Amino acid sequence: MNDPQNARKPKILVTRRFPDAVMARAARDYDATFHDDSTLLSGDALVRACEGQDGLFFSPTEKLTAEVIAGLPESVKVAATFSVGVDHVDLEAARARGLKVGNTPDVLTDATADIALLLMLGAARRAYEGERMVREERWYGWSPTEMLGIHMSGKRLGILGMGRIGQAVARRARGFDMEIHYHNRSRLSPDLEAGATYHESPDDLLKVSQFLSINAPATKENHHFLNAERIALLPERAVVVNTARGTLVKDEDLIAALRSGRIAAAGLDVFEGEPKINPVYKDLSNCFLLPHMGSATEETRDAMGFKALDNLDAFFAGKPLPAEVA
Ligand code: 8YV
Repeated sequence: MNDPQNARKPKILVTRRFPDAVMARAARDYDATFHDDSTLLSGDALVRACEGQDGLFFSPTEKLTAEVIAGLPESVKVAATFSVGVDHVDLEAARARGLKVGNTPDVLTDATADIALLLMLGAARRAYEGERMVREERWYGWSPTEMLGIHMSGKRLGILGMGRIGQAVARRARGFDMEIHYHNRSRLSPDLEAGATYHESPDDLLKVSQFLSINAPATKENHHFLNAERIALLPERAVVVNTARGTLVKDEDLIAALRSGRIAAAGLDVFEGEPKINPVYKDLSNCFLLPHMGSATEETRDAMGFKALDNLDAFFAGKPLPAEVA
């Protein structure tokens, strides 16, 4: 930061233990209070912890609900989240209260798209079952018909939400010779579309999606988007992957379809109510499950932290946030 010497450094609350380089920069540039990472802050405790602060450096584990925002001390004028997703923030309440909110787009696009491909392969090629078979010494030798999975090449991949991450999934999937289809709130320009087929209605997208990748941000409108009726639109034995948010999937309905084989396999990195996921997923061998690690690379998590700090730096320098969502 360019604070003149001796100027008071802005006070910020840092709610989680972020990567070392990020913590070091926060400690260097701010009068930072580092919350002990062993407990999560929520509700009144979060509000109390903000007492005397000018800003907040937080993550999706801290929910900025309308009540929390209403309770924030006047002094807190900016909140920088360590995420691209902002479904943990009531943006309307933030705007009404004049709380600036920044997020971290772009820097996690590749890492998250990589995990979507890992989920597609893991689910379609039965990685979980194969891994277990080897480790549990149940692999009795090669067989021509054992562990047959679903081929990716030549299949139609439907991408729900063709933002930065959806487009990065498409780029990767083209390398697997998949045919790309998508639905997005608005159609992309031809150069961004790069030959992908646009479906104006999400239901039309589902009808062609032998593989479905969910990449749309969570909104009120798409809560439980993938329910029994929509699953019925998918081709038989489709593969579904989700790296966006668990709330887009109605777990009971997906589980029923995985049990019956209507859906061949699912790869899930995000879950409603995570980390307390619907326990039935753990009993299904046609699920490839990861613990919300889409952005979990060293480089990406550093870049996310720096981007969040860039948002705070800009605010305290009197400039617009580089990635402002409220
Ligand atoms: C984060 C994510 O790891 O940025 C997001 O929205 O979902 C993940 O990449 C997670 O939100 C924790 O910060």
